[in-house]
Amino acid sequence: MQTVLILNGPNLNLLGKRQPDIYGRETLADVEWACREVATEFGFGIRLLQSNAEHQIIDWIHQAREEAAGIIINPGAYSHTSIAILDALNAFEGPVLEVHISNIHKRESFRHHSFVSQRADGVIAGFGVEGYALATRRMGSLLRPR
Ligand code: CA2
Repeated sequence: MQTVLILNGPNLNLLGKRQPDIYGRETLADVEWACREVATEFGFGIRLLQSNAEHQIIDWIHQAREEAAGIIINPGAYSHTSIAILDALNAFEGPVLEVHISNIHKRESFRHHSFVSQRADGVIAGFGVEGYALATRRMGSLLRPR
């Protein structure tokens, strides 16, 4: 069975526990549940991971080259700073979808640019945590075009 990695960057471990006005009340465990349901419909598996460390996210992307059919990534604040994560994603051959819970374009100007978007095959922003399940659905279409 194909696996899709759902990678989450810094501070997203706090999801559902702080700033519910911006990020909502659902946790990463809720996100994992919702994405797994969609992935099962399409016949693939998911692995959801979170790290506050840039090098860890890069290492997971490298591993994905051998182990994953696609990557869904919310790089958190590294979206706006990390050429290293962009470089790692550029070495991955499968589809890459970028998710932002908040609408980064409606927020501070330093959030408007994402290095990762240069590699992403699609970007979802401002759909709340539902964006992850939507991205998982899209990943299903990309991996198994009808
Ligand atoms: O909207 C998004 O998903 C972001 O990637 C979230 C990042 C932010 O730096 C990006 O600009 C946009 C921040 C993640 C912080 O997550 C928290 C969740 C709950 C409570 C506190 C932080």
